[in-house]
Amino acid sequence: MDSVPSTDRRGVGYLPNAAETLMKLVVTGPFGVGKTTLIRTLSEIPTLHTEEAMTQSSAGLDDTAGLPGKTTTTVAVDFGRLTVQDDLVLYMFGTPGQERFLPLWEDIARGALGALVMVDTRRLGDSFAVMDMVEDQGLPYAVAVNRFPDAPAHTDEVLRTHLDLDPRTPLVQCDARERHGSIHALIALAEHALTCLSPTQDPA
Ligand SMILES: Nc1nc2c(ncn2[C@@H]2O[C@H](COP(=O)(O)OP(=O)(O)O)[C@@H](O)[C@H]2O)c(=O)[nH]1
Ligand SMILES: [Mg+2]
Repeated sequence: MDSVPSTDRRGVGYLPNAAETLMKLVVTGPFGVGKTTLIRTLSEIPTLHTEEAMTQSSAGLDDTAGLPGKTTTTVAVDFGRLTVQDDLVLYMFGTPGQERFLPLWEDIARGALGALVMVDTRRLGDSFAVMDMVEDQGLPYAVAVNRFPDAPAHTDEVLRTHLDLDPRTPLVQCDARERHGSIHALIALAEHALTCLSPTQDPA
């Protein structure tokens, strides 16, 4: 097959101009926090998911207390894409938050510029291990608090204290099913990751 891109009658290539910045970002967090939902909400392409039905073998490992509708779990990866401007394309990789998937997590996170750590205020402690994994990778991160209706509402200040966040780490409260807040969270991460790339900045 001819490898030269085809052109129309005016000689203009069909391929779009190369995007100037492509960013790989990881969306992570504990089981059931809304990673798959957020990527589905934001992606402009049909998302790729590798959800699997939970089986008896994950009983006792994946805590479904308070998540009665939860019958699937991410065992590999979610993938989606969001073009923010003509020249900034964000690739979102959802990763399993369960610690037993750490080797897979590291493979997926390789080459990522930042991580969005999703948090559920009903189980704040579940996010600590994930934040440790992200920090161990040296990845800049932002925190997205996914608001569930029956979850306690806290001010940003209280959440920052509970999560022991660096003042530079962005914190955004959102509903993963809604576009506006979810975009806000991802862009806060992208901006933070780009700032951390600047040679004068220490990663937060
Ligand atoms: N009420 C509410 N439900 C949500 C929200 N985000 C996700 N869910 C639901 O919570 C469950 C877990 O979400 P999912 O995206 O599969 O979590 P994941 O394991 O982190 O990928 C699903 O049944 C979602 O429909 C949210 O912001 N509000
Ligand atoms: Mg999932």
